[in-house]
Amino acid sequence: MKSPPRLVVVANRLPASRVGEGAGARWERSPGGLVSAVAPVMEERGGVWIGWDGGAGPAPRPGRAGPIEVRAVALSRGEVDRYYHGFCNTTLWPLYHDAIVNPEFHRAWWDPYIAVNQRFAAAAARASRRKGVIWVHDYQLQLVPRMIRERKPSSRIGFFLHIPFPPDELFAWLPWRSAILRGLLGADVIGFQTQASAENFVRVAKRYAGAEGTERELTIDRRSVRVMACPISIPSAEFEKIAASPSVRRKSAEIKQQLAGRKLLLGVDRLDYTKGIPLRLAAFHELLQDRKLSVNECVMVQIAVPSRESVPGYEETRREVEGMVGRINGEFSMPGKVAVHYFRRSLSREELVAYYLAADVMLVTPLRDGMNLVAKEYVMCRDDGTGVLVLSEFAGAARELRRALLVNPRDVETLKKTIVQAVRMPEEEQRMRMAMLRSNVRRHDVHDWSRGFLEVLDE
Ligand code: ADQ
Repeated sequence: MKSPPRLVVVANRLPASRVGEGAGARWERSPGGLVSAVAPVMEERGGVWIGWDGGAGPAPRPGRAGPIEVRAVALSRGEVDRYYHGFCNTTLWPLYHDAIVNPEFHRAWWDPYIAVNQRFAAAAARASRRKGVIWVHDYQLQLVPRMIRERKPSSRIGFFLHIPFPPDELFAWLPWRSAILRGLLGADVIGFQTQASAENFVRVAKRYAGAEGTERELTIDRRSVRVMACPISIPSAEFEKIAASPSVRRKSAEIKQQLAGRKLLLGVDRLDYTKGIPLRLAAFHELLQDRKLSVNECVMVQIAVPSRESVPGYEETRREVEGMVGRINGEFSMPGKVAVHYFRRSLSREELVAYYLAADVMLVTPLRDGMNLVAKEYVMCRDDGTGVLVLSEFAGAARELRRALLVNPRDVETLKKTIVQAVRMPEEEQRMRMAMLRSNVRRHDVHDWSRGFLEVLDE
């Protein structure tokens, strides 16, 4: 049997960072979901990863990070502002997340989006052989599939959207909606996190881009485009292994001890307005005020990774969260019993898992989320079968994790009741629910996700 062609991945960010200086400089693989998903495939068939290193100015030299050949795309300072902070994170990100904050539409951001997408497409076309397989990722690069097809018509091109695809009512706002759709429709296979996103896409592709066909297969320019829902997942076995390691167990026992044996309610998120951190804090605050919970019994830990701090809206979310933490602690903390611990930093995977192991209740309450990997990571780490996951209905993960306590995070009264239910849940019920949740995540891990997508693409 012929081995499949090497894979070219195109994603906004690279899977590695450049460390060291001069002749000693090399690429070091960064930890991250997408890299661990795709690395095994690249080990089998070889692969090139095209992405941006996060800086402005000339791109660092290409090189290798393990099995992956890394090729960086350069962005100028102006492009970082207009393409990345602007069009990607101030227009598309809020628009695709239910317009939680108002998306801004600036004509001056559109041309840089086209120019940067062209640069990624050119690099992908150069890296790919004839009849090569190219996998493009996410909302930053929606024009790339068509741009590659124009350069390399014989390629197999896949696209996966990590965030939700919005309904027609919101997508229609976008002045460049037809161009974006035609860009995406250059792919052979387009994958979404949920069936709902796939359906939203099909509807607008017919309405604004002249595509025809069914929910699973569209036709445009006499080509067919497969549309599918393929929910992303996590490297389950890796998380199980970290959770079982003695040093992580020790760290988790230490955390529990430092919290004076109180029940730990945990939040872990990028500091992003989509993640619903203020509503979660408001619910906890009111529960303390109503005396439904007390700091003798419970403590909340919110771990937030700094994110997109030069984009408007993020600074405001940060101030809001920090103000609320201050108010709750001012009102309720006691010596040795802080009500809310708040860490604004990134943790190592080991530290994060230690917190998952220590957490009696995991609060995942985004207002809208493509999938949410934190929910799946928590479940996979709970190898003793206890723990309760409170999960927003508006996370893609809610489609699979049906035995979590599902909640509408904007309904603060129900959110409060659900948190109390989670804190008081009998161990027997915790185990019954957790067993089902764990089997969901184990059955479909991130390797199944990437293999599944590429199988369809290779067909
Ligand atoms: P994100 O919005 O970044 O991803 P999520 O899926 O929750 O959201 O992934 C966050 C990742 O960062 C997790 O793997 C988590 O462990 C890690 N993380 C969070 N806080 C951390 C901290 N303080 N320190 C270290 N690590 C931390 C986008 C979409 C999601 C979709 C993913 C994957 O918005 O909906 O699930 O892509 O497709």
